[in-house]
Amino acid sequence: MQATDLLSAAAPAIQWYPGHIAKAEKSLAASLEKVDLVIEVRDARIPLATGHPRLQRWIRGKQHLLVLNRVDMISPEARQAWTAWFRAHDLVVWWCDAKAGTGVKQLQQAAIRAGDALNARRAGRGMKPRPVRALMLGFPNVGKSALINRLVRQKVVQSARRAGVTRSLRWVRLGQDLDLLDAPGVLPPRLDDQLAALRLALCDDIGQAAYDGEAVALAFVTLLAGLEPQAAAGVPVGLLEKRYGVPVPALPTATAGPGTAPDAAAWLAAAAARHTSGDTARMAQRLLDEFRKGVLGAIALELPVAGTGATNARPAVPPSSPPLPHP
Ligand SMILES: Nc1nc2c(ncn2[C@@H]2O[C@H](COP(=O)(O)OP(=O)(O)OP(=O)(O)O)[C@@H](O)[C@H]2O)c(=O)[nH]1
Ligand SMILES: [Mg+2]
Repeated sequence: MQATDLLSAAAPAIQWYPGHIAKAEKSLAASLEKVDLVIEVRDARIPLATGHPRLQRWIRGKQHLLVLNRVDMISPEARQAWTAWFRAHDLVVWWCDAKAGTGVKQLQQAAIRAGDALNARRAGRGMKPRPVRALMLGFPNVGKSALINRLVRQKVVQSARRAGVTRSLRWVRLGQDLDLLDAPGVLPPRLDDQLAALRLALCDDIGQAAYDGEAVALAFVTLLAGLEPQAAAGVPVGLLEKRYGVPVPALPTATAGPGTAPDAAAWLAAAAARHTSGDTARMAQRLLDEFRKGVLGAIALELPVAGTGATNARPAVPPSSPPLPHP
């Protein structure tokens, strides 16, 4: 059974467009006029859900580099599957782990190459060379600021484990060649796909005030069951039982239809009885925290499905990036 089938009835209601995001998007328009290059940052666990529907409009006429950050949080198989999928959509992907610094050097070189191309054009028009101006663009909490800190090798901008940390624009110079603009995360004003909204909530890209943590945790239990048969997702059989000592019961088949669906509510109640004195809200929070911290292992919440998701994948202009960096 697909995760989407399991979730169709279980998706919690998620409202996610706080005022500061609307403000961020307004100032983004002005910033875009000042930059040559857009470094788009997505979360490797959810590369499609963190693709913004307005991206093509924003990068029109600019160079574009696509970063899949948090590569340490997915399996090598998931990484390979996504590399092939993006390549099939004519996109080069820059894999990074902004926490450990993996892939950051290659990203810097790619940005500098983009600047070289810009300055060659400027020289042709008799203009002096200048550093390439790059905007870090992406959903909240994907690691834009962490990437900037890694690129400049010091903590110049604030970066923390929640959505909405960066509230204002901030230019950071990297050597002679690169000016980086850190920006607040942006979210689409509406998102009709509730499964994508759930994935964003799970990865903490949406402020916690926007949803009911318990409902999201229940949907997560169901989502894990849907991912378990797909080896690349990195969900070992019996993951929740191994971690919390409570097996996930199945719903009676009559209500579940074909395949077995987990009884997420029964599991949460049993896990809460064991770990949080019966407090299901606290148990839900613990489950979400542990997933977000990577305690449950490297789990890819999205895997590519042939012929899907192209809208969010493809930029308006062909990428000018060099060949793929290898792990
Ligand atoms: N494991 C892991 N953690 C990361 C990675 N990149 C960033 N983080 C962590 O994720 C959290 C969020 O990072 P930020 O850099 O604040 O994210 P942001 O995109 O700037 O978020 P906003 O400013 O809210 O839009 C921080 O705690 C980082 O340490 C990564 O590649 N791997
Ligand atoms: Mg930030």
